[in-house]
Amino acid sequence: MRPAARALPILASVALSLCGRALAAETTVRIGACLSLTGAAAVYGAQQKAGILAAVDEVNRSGTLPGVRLEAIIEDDASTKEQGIAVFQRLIGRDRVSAIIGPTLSNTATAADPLAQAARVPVVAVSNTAPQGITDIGDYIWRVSLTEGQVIPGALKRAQAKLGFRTATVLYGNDDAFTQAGYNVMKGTLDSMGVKILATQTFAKPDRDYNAQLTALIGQKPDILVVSALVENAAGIVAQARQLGWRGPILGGNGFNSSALIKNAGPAAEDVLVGTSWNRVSPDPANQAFLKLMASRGFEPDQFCAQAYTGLLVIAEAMKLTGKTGRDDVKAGLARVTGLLTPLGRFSFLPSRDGEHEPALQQVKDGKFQIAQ
Ligand code: 1QQ
Repeated sequence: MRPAARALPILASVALSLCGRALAAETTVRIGACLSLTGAAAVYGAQQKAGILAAVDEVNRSGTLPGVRLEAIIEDDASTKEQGIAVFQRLIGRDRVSAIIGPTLSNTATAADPLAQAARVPVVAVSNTAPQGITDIGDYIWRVSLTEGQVIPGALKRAQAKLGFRTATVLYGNDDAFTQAGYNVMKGTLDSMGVKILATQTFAKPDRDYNAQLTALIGQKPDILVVSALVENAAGIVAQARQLGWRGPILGGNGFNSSALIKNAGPAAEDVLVGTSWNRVSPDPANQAFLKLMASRGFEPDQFCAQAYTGLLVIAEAMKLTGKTGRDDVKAGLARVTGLLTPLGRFSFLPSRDGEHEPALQQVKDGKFQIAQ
């Protein structure tokens, strides 16, 4: 059946539920997810998969969509553009999904999202943070994840209020859409804050030895080291900076938002500052319920899990608002989502189809991410 033709039988099932739940016919509606389950971004993908599966179970259990059973079709993009394109083709053509969550990396999204736009399939990005080149692909592309442009300026300003730095050095990956975009935001923010950038160095995803770059940056004696990197590189950068004797502050972008940073860098990760779009200690009932749900599933969530969980909730809300589950119905519903209670806070879309909610600054303390005061 064409997804656009799958009408959500809300009225019918409301009537039927009066006669008893068992009578309500269930339609299975597929949501695709294109996640990095292997490759450079695999640690994020594992968190995202857990968040999506938990949210699907939650929506199905709670009866948010009467008469509908959601099914997640999760595929691995291997952290590459090529696999991302192949996964999108399968989800759009073979699986006839109503919407796609992902892909994990902005880098992959720049290549895969245009296929969904052309096929008129709504995409909800849950971890793309490059400010440009994602939602501006077209009107079927939406995003739950805050961009580096929405998180880094506040994080740097909060960190400066805490630490009072006046000079910085910057290290970034120059072969990835997100790490490059993050660098641009970091540079623009430091410039506008009047913080002098003493030196800048680059690396590429396959690199594992950053000693030459770090020696050059530390040699400048900056007040802070600012880094835009995916976590596979980030952990090594942090560990090697400490081995080289760097005792000063380190601030990272979205790539650092993973417990793999703490696991892989070990004690060297202590005190690292990270801008985040999920306040894990938020007492909001929606966040507390999410934490409880994930604990009951034996899973320790990070920001990527919370964002993916929210992405699925947002799609379910779009279906609820239109009472239908087809691709264009989801798109129309997304435009109407406003003030939705999620683990990320009250969630709404901006006119640009980017997300809007409160970001935070976190710091590694005692081997854990804590919200920096
Ligand atoms: C992006 C990101 C990555 C760090 C996380 C998946 O934010 O590629 O946009």
